[in-house]
Amino acid sequence: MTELPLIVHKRTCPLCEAMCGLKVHVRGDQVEKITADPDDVWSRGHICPKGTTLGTLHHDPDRLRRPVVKQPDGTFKEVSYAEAYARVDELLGPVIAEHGIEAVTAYVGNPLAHALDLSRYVGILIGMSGIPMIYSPGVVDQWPKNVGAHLMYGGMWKIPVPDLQRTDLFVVMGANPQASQGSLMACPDVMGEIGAIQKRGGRVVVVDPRRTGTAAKASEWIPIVPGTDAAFLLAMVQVLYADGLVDLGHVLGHVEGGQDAVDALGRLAEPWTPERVESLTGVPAERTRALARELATTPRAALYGRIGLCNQEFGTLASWLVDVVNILTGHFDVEGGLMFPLPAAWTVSDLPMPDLEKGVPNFGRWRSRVRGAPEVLGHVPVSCLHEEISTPGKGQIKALFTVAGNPVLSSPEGDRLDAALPQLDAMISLDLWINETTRHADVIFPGLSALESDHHDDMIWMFAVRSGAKFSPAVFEPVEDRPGEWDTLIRLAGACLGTPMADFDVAAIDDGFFDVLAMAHGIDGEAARRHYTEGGPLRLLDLQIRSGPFGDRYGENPDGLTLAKVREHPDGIDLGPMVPRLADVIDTESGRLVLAPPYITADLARLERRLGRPRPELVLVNRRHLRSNNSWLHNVPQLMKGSNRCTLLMHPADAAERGLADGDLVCVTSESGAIEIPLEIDDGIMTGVVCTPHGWGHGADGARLSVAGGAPGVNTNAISPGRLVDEISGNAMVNGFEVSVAAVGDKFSRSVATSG
Ligand SMILES: Nc1nc2c(c(=O)[nH]1)N[C@H]1C(S)=C(S)[C@@H](COP(=O)(O)OP(=O)(O)OC[C@H]3O[C@@H](n4cnc5c(=O)[nH]c(N)nc54)[C@H](O)[C@@H]3O)O[C@H]1N2
Ligand SMILES: Nc1nc2c(c(=O)[nH]1)N[C@H]1C(S)=C(S)[C@@H](COP(=O)(O)OP(=O)(O)OC[C@H]3O[C@@H](n4cnc5c(=O)[nH]c(N)nc54)[C@H](O)[C@@H]3O)O[C@H]1N2
Ligand code: SF4
Ligand SMILES: [Mo]
Repeated sequence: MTELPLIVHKRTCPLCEAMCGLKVHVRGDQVEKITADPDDVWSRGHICPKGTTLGTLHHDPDRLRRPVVKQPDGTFKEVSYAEAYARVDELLGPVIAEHGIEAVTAYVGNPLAHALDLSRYVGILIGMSGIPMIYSPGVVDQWPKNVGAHLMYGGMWKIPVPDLQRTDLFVVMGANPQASQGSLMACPDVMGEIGAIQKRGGRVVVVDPRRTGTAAKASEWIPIVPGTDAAFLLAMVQVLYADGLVDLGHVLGHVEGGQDAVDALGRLAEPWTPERVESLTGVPAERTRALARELATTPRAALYGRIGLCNQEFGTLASWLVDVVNILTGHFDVEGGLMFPLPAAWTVSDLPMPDLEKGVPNFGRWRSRVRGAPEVLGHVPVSCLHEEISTPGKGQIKALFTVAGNPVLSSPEGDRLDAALPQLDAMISLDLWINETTRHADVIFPGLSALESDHHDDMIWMFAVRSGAKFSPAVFEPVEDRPGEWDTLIRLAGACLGTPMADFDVAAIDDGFFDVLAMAHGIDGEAARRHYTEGGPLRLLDLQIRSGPFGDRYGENPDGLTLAKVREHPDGIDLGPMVPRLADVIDTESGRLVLAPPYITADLARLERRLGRPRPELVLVNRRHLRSNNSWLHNVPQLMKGSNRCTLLMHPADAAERGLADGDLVCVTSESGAIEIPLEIDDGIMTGVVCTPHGWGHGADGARLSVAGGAPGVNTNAISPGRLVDEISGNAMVNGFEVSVAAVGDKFSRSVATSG
């Protein structure tokens, strides 16, 4: 018997924003190994341990390969697509007939941002189905940035990104690229770039309650009390004005209100001296002052804030102030500062929201039924979902779609959601695994594995430090000719409109969607469609590229890009670094940058009140690890090697005070619950702060994650209080809430000790 030939496929890793080029070594239908692609023009040989496991994910026996339907005994049975469609019709029809479409909602999760089909087509489910609102982890993530971008620049996804490759001072707040590999900052080999800054004589400063892997590699670590970044940043702004260091450069000409608006901001910041906030933030006043001066006087500098600045009590203020400091110091829309990326393929997610007026902070257009939480950019806190399911009354949620999500582990009060999901009349999920959430579904449609899918990132290029394009064709044909997830999303929209899933005219809807998107980019859709023999995501991608900034515009610009041209370059096409383009980006009502949106500055009163509040003895923050990806890579044996990562980090002084030792099982209690977790003593965390990772808490009955179930960890979101949000964005405050920590069986062991 001759051995099958080894074929090496090039493809881009879809797991995170680093978009690494991979070489997938395949023999027959088996992945032998995955290595870095040194020729990839973007990642140039960078890879992390997760990227090497796409083969394991593909071959995972637990992964769903056919739709499954829940049986009366609670088990799942594999069925044909036709049977699954019929079951959805059977479940959904009565819900909508009896309670209306208001009783239906969807939760759309993180991989959406990374998958070719989902990122481009979820809009059809959301937009066409008539579902009044959806839930997403966006509000446990970047909503404060969306609010700021919407109000300042006129679009919720107009998020400026640090020009990491050309900066000489990089100040990182509330981000740990060593683990995350960059977020809302897509950059190849982000730690390599951070090292390069220092090699060229620059500095990297990390402001974080924890000495993270990034802080360990940085020039300096500035510990800060969780949730106080807004005060720290405001003090920097105060210094900039007081020291005459404000210089916006060319940006001044774009600011609504011009110099008057700049002066007004100075007056707002005036009371916030570094001395005034020192005891709140824990950052010595001299250090704050010096950093402000360093930022102002370094020609190429960028201040970057990420999830630690969003998932906290003053998320919007802190995120806004990051942009403000960059703007005031002339590090905005210039090389080496914060800049607006220019994707070769515009993103589908950036369609204007139909009912959101430009420039007007018209949030709170409606409120959630149970808690009365105000809507912000169409979202309410995701922790509302459980009570909307479990609280009877008109408008109660009776049917739920989940698309690529695991809210039982990822949402605050996820344990309550876990308890609420069985009360639904219908739950339909799109996922590749039966996880802690989808185990409650009636029907699960399996997505294709990453290696069975074509790939070109959509949203991620919107945050990329360089323009570029990379297309990867699928490595394997899906078994049994399964449809892509875009097809299922469209059919589900049909089911909501009362058409049986099997009968819905997917092609017609796809054509219509294409035409709408084409029109939004100045292309005649009907004419453009004549270029194609079939529809679907690749036709859309071609449209995105051809009508994008580098595109051929269907012949108008013959040397321009098309998907076909991109495909000729399996190592990708590099289209250069970011360029100043503020004038093109700003899309506010006045056409100008709104430096200090009143909706945001009004929240300073709340920050003022925080000044007078004593610091709790102990607060909790979260962390990520390079070998996890939110909740869903814990079924990969290679990534689970080594010691238990689901631990509570605590400073030795705090542990000593509580009589706790490394490895003790401790009970962490918050206002919303308690978890038991092993203690890991770590002098790299501030005193008064403890730290857990999220995405753990596997081993639930009925889930099919055999490896994850063997080392389940605990769900930190069982103690994240749903009530606590950044009030003006509704974003969860999973960082910086008060907890207490005690040994498990504490009373028992002490009483033994004292009686002895
Ligand atoms: N306490 C705390 N909670 C947090 C965070 C935190 O820092 N602290 N972080 C938050 C953040 S930033 C995020 S983004 C969320 C993530 O929250 P979620 O998106 O709810 O959770 P994930 O763990 O990313 O789950 C993704 C699911 O998608 C599935 N999946 C993967 N690829 C595909 C695909 O191609 N198609 C389909 N259909 N499914 C797919 C996986 O199997 C997995 O079940 O968690 C949030 N929760
Ligand atoms: N390996 C891996 N990569 C990932 C993910 C993953 O789960 N694993 N998730 C992906 C997703 S969905 C996202 S959104 C990104 C997130 O990417 P990052 O934003 O880089 O997220 P983290 O690594 O969680 O880093 C957040 C940091 O904020 C700090 N922090 C907490 N509270 C505060 C505070 O109040 N102030 C300050 N200054 N700092 C604070 C924490 O200590 C932590 O070091 O990562 C993505 N990449
Ligand atoms: S850093 Fe790792 S997970 Fe992220 S794209 Fe690269 S290989 Fe994939
Ligand atoms: Mo995220």
